[in-house]
Amino acid sequence: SLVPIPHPPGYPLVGNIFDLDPEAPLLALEDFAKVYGEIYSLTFFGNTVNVVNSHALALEILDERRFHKTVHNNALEEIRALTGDALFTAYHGEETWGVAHRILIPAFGPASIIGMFDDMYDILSQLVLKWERFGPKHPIDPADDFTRLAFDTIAYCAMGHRLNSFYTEGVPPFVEAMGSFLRESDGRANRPRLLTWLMRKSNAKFEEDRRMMNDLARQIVEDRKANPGSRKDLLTAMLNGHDAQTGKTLTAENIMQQMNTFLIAGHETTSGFLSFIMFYVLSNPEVHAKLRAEVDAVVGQERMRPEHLSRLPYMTAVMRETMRLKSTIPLFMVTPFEDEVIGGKYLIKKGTNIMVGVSNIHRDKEVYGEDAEEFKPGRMLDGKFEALPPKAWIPFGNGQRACIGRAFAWQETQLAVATLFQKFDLRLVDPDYKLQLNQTLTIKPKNLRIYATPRTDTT
Ligand code: MNH
Repeated sequence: SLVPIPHPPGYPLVGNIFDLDPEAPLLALEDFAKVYGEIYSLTFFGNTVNVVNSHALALEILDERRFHKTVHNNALEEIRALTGDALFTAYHGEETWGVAHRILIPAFGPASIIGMFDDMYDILSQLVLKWERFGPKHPIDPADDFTRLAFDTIAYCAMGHRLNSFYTEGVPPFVEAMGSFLRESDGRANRPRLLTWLMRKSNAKFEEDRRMMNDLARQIVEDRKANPGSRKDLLTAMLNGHDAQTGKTLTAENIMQQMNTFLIAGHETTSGFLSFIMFYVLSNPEVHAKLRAEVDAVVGQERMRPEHLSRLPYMTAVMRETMRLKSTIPLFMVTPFEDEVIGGKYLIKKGTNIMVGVSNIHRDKEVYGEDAEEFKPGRMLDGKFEALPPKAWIPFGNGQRACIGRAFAWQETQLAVATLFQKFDLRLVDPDYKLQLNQTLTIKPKNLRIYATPRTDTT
């Protein structure tokens, strides 16, 4: 027998819109989960979305025979104004998705990613140089420099383009445009079209941001066409690739949309991930000591090499545990093929969206125990990690629409974390710093500051 899905009381017409803190709506979603449990629904101007918070229900809604990713009626549909039918924002079943997916899978595969190792190190050494110059008294905003790192890394490794963000003051213009574009996309998804239509100033800014980002993507493609060179990267794969299944190639417009997708998806997430690792490690002295001991034993004074990557199991566990507690993409959307009943009692009508509440599912006590809220990398060591039930750790999404850049992000992060702990004494400026969040489509720590001093104990 069916039971109604709990619904926090909202206001007439606008529904629950005022319940969400515009700077960090995720926190309200987490608080609601504590009150309402495994599932609840929210309404924005008549548009209802169900939020799923338990592992048991996740097992059902992540079954690709019953549910699929949806772009309709959420921020992704607005982001299509920039990225169209490129991988991230393609509708379920859209033909171009399959063509691009098959062309790009090898270019994101393990061999290609290992091939990017030296290019990744090139960008990372710019960050190391910058921090070495700061000295011990300069408070560093890690989210800021990790944004430069991840942004320059994706542009250089995927497209051979040097953005040189470490050599410019302030936020790179693309990053600024992207931030306001993503925020407005989210805003548009949660308000009626008529209201958006009336907001002339923000619409002009939306267009300007879009133009700014497209200009960079266009410039990168034109540079490559003018100087093809011998690089074998993602851009080469897109310009020259044929899909064996359909014989199709990617259009010039689609390539620009994919590039904007990679520039956004490829750096927002990784920079937040690196920042959260800093926060968790520097707030946990025991973890910090263990991580540093492992890096010293395995890498020592050498320059990081690809062979080191698989020999840092504790660092890998730290990364997995950070992603469990703070997934930089804290939610994604699915919808049923047909009317569905989940948990044996909640009716999900065809056409309704379900928000996969990643951060709540990652803290399910049924899976992770009573200490689920605590940062304990030991539970994520090799062996234990593989023994987790399916769909209990889902920071990279689900099934065929899961993250295509996972190996890229993982290697970039391993390289950066190992090298930074190898080269620096790192500590929090404020030892009592409590985690605060900045949120666009992704989350990052807010007001986190650290000191980095070149190590003297190892030389
Ligand atoms: Mn990534 C999809 C998380 C790094 C490119 N990514 C997803 C999804 C999640 C995700 C979650 C699924 C979204 C959804 O279902 O709507 N991604 C991450 C995280 C990191 C990350 C947590 C880093 C940390 N992603 C990267 C990098 C790139 C990238 C780096 C590119 C170089 N991600 C993508 C693309 C997709 C995606 C492209 C869409 C895949 C598809 O639908 O075919």
